[in-house]
This record gives sequence, structure tokens and C-alpha cells, in this order.
Amino acid sequence: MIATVKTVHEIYQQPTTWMECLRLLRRLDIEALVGNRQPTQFQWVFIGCGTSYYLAQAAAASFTLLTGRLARALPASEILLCPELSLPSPGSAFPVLISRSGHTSEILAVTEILKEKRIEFLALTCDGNELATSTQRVLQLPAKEESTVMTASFTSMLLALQFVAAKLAGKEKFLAELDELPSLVESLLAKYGQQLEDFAQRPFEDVAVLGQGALYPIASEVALKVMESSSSYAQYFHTLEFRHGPKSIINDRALVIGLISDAGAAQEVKVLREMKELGASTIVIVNHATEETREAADLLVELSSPQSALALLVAYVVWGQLFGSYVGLAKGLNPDEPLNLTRVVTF
Ligand code: F1P
Repeated sequence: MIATVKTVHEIYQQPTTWMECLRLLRRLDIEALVGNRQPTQFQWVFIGCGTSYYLAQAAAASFTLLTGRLARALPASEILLCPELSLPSPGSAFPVLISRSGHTSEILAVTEILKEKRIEFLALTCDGNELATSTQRVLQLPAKEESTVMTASFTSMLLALQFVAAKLAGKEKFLAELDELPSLVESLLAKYGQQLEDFAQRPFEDVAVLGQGALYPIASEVALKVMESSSSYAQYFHTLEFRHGPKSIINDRALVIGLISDAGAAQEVKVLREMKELGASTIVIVNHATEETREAADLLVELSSPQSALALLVAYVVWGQLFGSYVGLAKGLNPDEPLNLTRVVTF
């Protein structure tokens, strides 16, 4: 069955998809695309729904770190329902509307509001559709996905926004690091894919995914993938927050997935070790593992890369995508047809 699961196939195809996207991005005049809206003069506001909202958060963290200017992320529904809190200011904000399908009703409703307020925005999409005709400023990626759940579209659109941030900030070294990702993840998939599939055969009741900083939205997306692809209950937390209450869910049927940052590893690994001692199973994803990390992990995915932590964001999410699908398959479900979910949410 696994060979015929489109979602799993698309997850494994991601390195190839990223190469195609990076080829397109290198040919683009990014400054012209964004109308020279430099993050030094405009606050970039990333907007999406579901996976595209977590992508917005990861993009905002990336922009903030790469350009040194605070960027924001919002779910589209906030602009619709709470505009007094969230509507980007005309003249000083630059919204980026993110949608794989380009057809999600909430995103299309936001385009109408922005047009009415005469606020220019960038559209980022894979399929195009109405979003691509709502503005002159469109970045459409060659990441074609048949699956219901977003995998390659998430990583490709995140890579694209990191590319845009690095380009505007003149971070040539970071751009070169992005070019290394396809070969890195290709070899890691060959090393860890089977291990994740084996691990997914264990029965889990509660899943918690932990991450800090730019890895927090990645943890959120991993939890969403587990929920969508396997109809399992998964939550996400900032790693150290997990000790402030949520750890009450831990028992021997709980799984904790830790996305460990380079900078915070010493503190974060302690949380994973504590949860393991309380009976949880653990998956730890880390760039460079120490002895303590190995002890805290039932399954360790070590990226072992010289790239900067920020350039590795998409390399952290792939394991949650795969794990979600493998858990779904282990439960006798079809990850290509998640329960109660459609590919696009329309009003
Ligand atoms: C956003 C989204 C997906 C979700 C589901 C419904 O889609 O919420 O994240 O998995 O398929 O739609 P889009 O606006 O990016 O097309």
C-alpha cells in the first residue's frame, strides 16, 4: 500500500521539488516582485489558514531573523473577524497572502478587504486559482501536489519566503545554504525513513510536539500532520512550557516529539529526558546530538549539517510529515483521504 500512497510519495519527492523551486527563484527579480517593499520600511505580515498559517509563522520568524525587522503572522480569519486587532496599516505594512490552492475562501475574502483599503500585497501559491488573479504581485511555485494534506507545498513555500528574505537582506551565505538542502534531506530520508515507519507501528494515545523559536511553528505543523494523516490527537507547545502543566498527560502511551534547537539544546533535552523518565516514548530531531540527547531519545533523527539552524527549518519538518502518514497507515487509515477533511476549505 505504502508505494501507492500519494502523500508518502510527495514527501519523498520534496528534494526534487525544492530544486525546481530554487531554480525558479534564482531567475526572479525579487525586488521588482515585491515592489521594493524593503522590510526596513514596511512591516511584512504573513497570512494563511491551516498549514499555510503555520508557514506564515515560520516565515515571519525567518524574516525577523534574516532582516532584523519584526515581521508578523496572522490566520486569515483574524482579519475577517477582528480587523481592529489585526488589519495591516496602509502605507506601512506589506501583507503576504499564502495559499497552496489559491482558492480558500478566508484568504480570498482578505484579498477583497485589502483591495478595498488599497493595501498592496504579495500572493504566494502553488495552484494559482483566484488568488493569483487578485494582484499583479504573484509568486507561483512549481510544487504540484495531489494530496489533501500539505507537505511539499509547505516546505517549498517556506523555502521561497526564506529565499526572498535573504535576498532582500543581502544574505548570500544563507542563500547558498538553501541550495544544500535537497541533497542533505535526500540522504537523510534514505537513512531515517524506514526507522520512522517501524516506530509508527507502536500504539500511541497522546502525541505532543515541542519546539522553541522558529521551530515552534514547525512543531505546530508536525502536530497538524499527525492529526490530519492519522486522525490521532496531537498538541504542540513551546518546549519548556510543556513542564508547566501539559506534562500531566504523560504516561506510557504518550509520545513526545522534540525539535531541538542548536542554541537551546541543553535546556530542551532536559525536558525530553524528564518525559522519557515519566514513561513517554520520545522522538528527538536535532542537528548535532550530544550524549544527553541520545539518552533522551527512543528514536533520534540527527541532521548533522553545517548549515545554520534557520536554513534547516524544512529539514526538521519532513520527519513529522512522514511519521503522520506512517501512523495513519499503521491504524489502517489512508493518509490520502484524511477523515472529515477536504483539500480546500470554502465558506
Ligand atoms: C489551507 C488548508 C490546509 C489543510 C486543508 C484545508 O489550504 O487549511 O492547510 O491541510 O487541506 O486547507 P490553502 O489555503 O493553503 O490551500
